[in-house]
Amino acid sequence: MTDLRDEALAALAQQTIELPSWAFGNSGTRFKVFSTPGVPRDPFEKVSDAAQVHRHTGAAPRVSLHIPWDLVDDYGKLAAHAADEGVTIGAVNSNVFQDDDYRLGSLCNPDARIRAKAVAHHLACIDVMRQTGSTDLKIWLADGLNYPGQDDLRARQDRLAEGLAQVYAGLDADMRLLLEYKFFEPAFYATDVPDWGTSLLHCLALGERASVVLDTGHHAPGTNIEFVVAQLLRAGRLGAFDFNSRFYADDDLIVGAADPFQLFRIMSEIVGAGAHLPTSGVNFMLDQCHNIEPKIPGQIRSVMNVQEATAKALLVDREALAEAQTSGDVLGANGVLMDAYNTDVRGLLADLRESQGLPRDPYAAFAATGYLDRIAAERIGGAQASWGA
Ligand code: LRH
Ligand code: MN
Ligand code: MN
Repeated sequence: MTDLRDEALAALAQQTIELPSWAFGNSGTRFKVFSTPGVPRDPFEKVSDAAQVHRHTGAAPRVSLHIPWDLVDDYGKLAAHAADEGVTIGAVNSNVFQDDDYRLGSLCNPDARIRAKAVAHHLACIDVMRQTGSTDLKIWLADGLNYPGQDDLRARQDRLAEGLAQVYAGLDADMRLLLEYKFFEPAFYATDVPDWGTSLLHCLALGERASVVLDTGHHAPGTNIEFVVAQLLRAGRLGAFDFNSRFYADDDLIVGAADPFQLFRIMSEIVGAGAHLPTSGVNFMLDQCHNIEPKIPGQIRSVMNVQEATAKALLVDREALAEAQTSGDVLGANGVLMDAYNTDVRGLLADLRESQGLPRDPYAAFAATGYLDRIAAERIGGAQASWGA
């Protein structure tokens, strides 16, 4: 056990989780966006808030951008601001779903002019990557159909392949293309990238620097997500996670809130394949919106939840597990997993943080700083950060 504990501590010390800039702005549902005092007024303030999460957890050193939600005049200045705050810019997310031109889709649109516009937007995102030092271009397309017969399913896949190839050709040698899938919404009948298989087929056709993004909220209820993880890892094409929780649809709630056991099972697959190590190429990102809860504490809680699931996965006695599996000991094997899952790892993580000069309880430590009161007093007139900025 001591060996496992030490190994777990060493691995946890290296783990990083990327934060989405949009988690710090106001967000909501189509029914209501509640505003929060002190919400960031621009991308610079979003980065500053994200840096608070890193300052208290030591595990969140990157911030993803979403373009054009995070539009600024000078991206070099934004990257320099991030550096001053002790973080870096992570993935750049394209956004080809909020312009009237994209009513019938972006890269899959039947109109060649609109497809070209969508490609040009991605090339502009690549330019933002150059200016910020980002190496991951993350693509999620809202493309799809509401009615059978609305457009030709196969032709749309051909257009998609062509558009993605143009975007891929625009990447620098050190950049990756990450393609996210989602089974429905906003399209209700057919989505053009609905599942991991479709995303993987396009990535394989594009080349080695194209990988799949698995957003935990983008599956039909009951989907065995850890199986998808295992399969993508086998293919060497799990590029990133968008972590969040769902009860019903794409809820974007705090990761580990709805189903901590599922998060553990996912992380157990990751650890079993050694993919938790920074060299694995898997970018562990959050994709969440905090509609009614405070945003910075919501992100701190999320980071801690991922750390707890990872710690439990690292405590799985892999030797005992393999032995039980090969000897056909069904309940023994299950028991090994459950032992790890049922371990309280909060003390272990607190010890780790203390050894790194961090607060044992990042959530309480942040609350004690008074930062939220300060920004509420200083920032008047916040910007809405997502879904219609
Ligand atoms: C789509 C999605 C995708 C977007 C984000 C804001 O549902 O998961 O990752 O970029 O939400
Ligand atoms: Mn996502
Ligand atoms: Mn989503």
